Amino acid sequence: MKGYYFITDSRLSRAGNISDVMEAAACKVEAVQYRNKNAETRVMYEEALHLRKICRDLTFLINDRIDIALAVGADGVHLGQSDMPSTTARKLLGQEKVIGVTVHNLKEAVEAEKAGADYLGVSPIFQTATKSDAGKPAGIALIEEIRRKVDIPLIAIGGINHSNAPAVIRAGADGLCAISCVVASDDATAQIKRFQDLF
Ligand code: 3NM
Repeated sequence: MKGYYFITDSRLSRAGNISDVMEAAACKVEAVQYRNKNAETRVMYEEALHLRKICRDLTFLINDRIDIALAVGADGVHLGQSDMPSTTARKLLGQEKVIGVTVHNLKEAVEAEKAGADYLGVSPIFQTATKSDAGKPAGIALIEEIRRKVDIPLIAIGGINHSNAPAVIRAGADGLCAISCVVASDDATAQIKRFQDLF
């Protein structure tokens, strides 16, 4: 996994999830993660099914919900530290599916790799208003520290913008996600392409 990684956020989006994901797919982003912490299961299922069709040629992941991932034939899931343990998710999803795990420190990173994660979300790197419980920013030093001990791809997230993204990549991130900077802009495609040009 390498490059710009897209995550939906319908609350921040100017154009809506469907339009955002169509633009992200046209940019051939590395992955699209459908993240929706508030919707009812039926709404999530239907939206995920629609997004899966838009993302037929790229890695399509579901945040947290293994049931939705299985139901819509997603390529995998992204799990936080308080979601289903990744070892259990692996049993439910099988060896072929992608499992990403959010980590906030070196210990969580080493454990997640050992437990069979395919990539790590390293977070939050900078201050972000997008996730209210994101916690204290770790800074790029956390990417460097994890990079020295972990071999699987690292996707940096949290407060990333066009000014700080180059430093994130220099610190050893294989990819990055910037949500507000992309979905709250009036030209998501242009924002995505600027990030992609850094790789
Ligand atoms: N997860 P923005 S921070 C979805 O720390 C998410 O785990 C985070 O949004 C974590 O690019 C975050 O707008 C939001 O700062 C990142």
